[in-house]
Amino acid sequence: MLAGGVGGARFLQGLVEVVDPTAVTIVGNVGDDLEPYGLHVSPDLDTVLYTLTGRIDADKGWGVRGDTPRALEQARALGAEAWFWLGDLDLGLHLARTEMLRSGRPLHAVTARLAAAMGLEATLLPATDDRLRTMVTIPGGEVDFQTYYVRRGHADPVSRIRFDGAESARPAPGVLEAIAAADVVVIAPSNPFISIDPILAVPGIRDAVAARRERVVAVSPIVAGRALRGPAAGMLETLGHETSVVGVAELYRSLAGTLVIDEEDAPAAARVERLGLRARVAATVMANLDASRALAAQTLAAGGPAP
Ligand code: FO1
Repeated sequence: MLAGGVGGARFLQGLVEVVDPTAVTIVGNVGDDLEPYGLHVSPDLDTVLYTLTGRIDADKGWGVRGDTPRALEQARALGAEAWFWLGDLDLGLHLARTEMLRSGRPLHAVTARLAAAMGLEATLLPATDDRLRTMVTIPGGEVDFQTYYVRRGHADPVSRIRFDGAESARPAPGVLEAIAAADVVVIAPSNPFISIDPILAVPGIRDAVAARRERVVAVSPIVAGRALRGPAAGMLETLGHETSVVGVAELYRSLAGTLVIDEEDAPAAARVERLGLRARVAATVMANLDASRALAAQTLAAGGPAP
């Protein structure tokens, strides 16, 4: 499964209940990564880790449930800007990750160690060990992803998205192999531009997914023209696409044989199919675990014989 943060993690919660979690490999986005205070934070990997190991703050969708901001408040009191919210327990993870990275281990090995220590049963791989950063052009110029997303509240119209470092990035060990060997490749209901594209931008990954097109199922993050979370709908519009499941189908038509669309979008199924994808209608809004489980089961069924 190619996954960004919150939408991907919610889907995965259901997926690991309908298949053996040890059979699941997650290729995670690292374009959102940042280094506040010199610490390496990987928000999307962490959202998956926290969600699948039962630690997530379900209200926010990210961070650790019950976490406290004492370190951050102290930093603010001492004059730090501290606009990126980091709880005390979350900081502990970033300290551990940063120390391991500084000792020379690559990100995939560090992620595997953290995942094992936290009890993750699935395999979580960063798309790349190399530095890749999502850069966003808004009125006034280009900013790094978290400045756009968190600091400025993803309120600016986006005219361009670029993945700094992508050209020379290599897929992390295991990524291409997992895609090639998968029974089904799922593209999560994550934002296509800022969660999935930075994964596909790593040379080799897009081709590996396209080579499995018949077994690739994308789940639309757009329902009735709206994103359930975040700026996907606005980005479809400002980047020149139709703000609908048809716009999503256009983005994924060379990669995915099937697009799962919401019941509300059933009338658009014929237009999706005219683009050369099979449209499968399901309840895609994951309001609870039952809904995530049902969506995961239907998505897998759409991608091939039941595992
Ligand atoms: N999202 C916010 O809206 N504000 C924050 O201050 C914030 C801090 C944060 C810290 C750790 C982490 O793992 C995630 C965090 N997120 C925060 C979420 C994150 O920035 C975004 O949801 C993703 O990067 C988009 O996929």
